[in-house]
Amino acid sequence: MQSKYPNRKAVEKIQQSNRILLVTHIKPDGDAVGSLLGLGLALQESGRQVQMVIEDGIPLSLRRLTGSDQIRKKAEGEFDLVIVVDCSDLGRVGKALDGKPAPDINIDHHITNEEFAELNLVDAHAVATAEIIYALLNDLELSLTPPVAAALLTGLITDTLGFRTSNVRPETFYLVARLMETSVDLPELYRRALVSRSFEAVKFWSFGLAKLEQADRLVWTSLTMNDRRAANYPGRDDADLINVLSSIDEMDVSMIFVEQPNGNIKVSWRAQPGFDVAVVAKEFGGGGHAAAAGAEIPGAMQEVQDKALERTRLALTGGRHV
Ligand SMILES: [Mn+2]
Repeated sequence: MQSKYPNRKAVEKIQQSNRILLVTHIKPDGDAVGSLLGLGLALQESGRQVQMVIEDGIPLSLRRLTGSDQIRKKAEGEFDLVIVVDCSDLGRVGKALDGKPAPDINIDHHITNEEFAELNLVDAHAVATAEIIYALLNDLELSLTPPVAAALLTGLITDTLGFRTSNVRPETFYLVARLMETSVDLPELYRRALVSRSFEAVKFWSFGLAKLEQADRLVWTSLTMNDRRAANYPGRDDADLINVLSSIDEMDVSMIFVEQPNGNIKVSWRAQPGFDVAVVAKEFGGGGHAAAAGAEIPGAMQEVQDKALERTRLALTGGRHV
């Protein structure tokens, strides 16, 4: 597969470097970790010293990927090349680059990427950063080992929600086929990235599902600190319950309200195609994409629910385009 990215300069830079620092964003997802590991392991194979850093460390669900035990929370030592993957802006890396040189290369697929590095390999048409990494590895003529392929495939599966997003193209499947040829276990990677959950997570869902409400093609529920304690769920998130809500047929927009340890309420929106919930999230100081957005709003649960529901309903009745 020929690369369509302007990688020549990046290839030269990487070939001239020996001590390479790779970082990705806080609260890392499968594409962040998969891109970091795919590039990192391939560069190590080529004999280079590579340090991989994520300020938050690596989520439990991704710890079975080869190389994940090498990921550190802080960079140590000197580097002659700094590469940032899957970050739209430098704020997303947290403190991972504190005291380190400015990034040389920025590899990302977010349309909002701020092109903060000397060299920016940004392609908003790529379904995942892992897709751009694959093309770069090709240009570097690095071999595609099974651990590298497993990491990149995890990135593709995660960011396409299992090849169900509207940006999936025939090329996506050529790429998947190429990665599968290294004999990686696609069903197992898929299960780990998207299907498998802890008992505590599903127990946590049960509290939210018991409070489920709907009105005017809007579906919502809430999760409190009490619910979290009762379920013994360790995270501060909604354990992906929003994805269950957004699978409900009779809805255009789904929302979930999650009480945070600091007393704020984290609100997540999901919308069917044709609606833009980022606009509503922005009004509350948040942001995101048309189909998925979020905001953290100070205030009591009922008060925040009333405000956000009212605003979302208003936007919904204002026409198909919120
Ligand atoms: Mn991504």
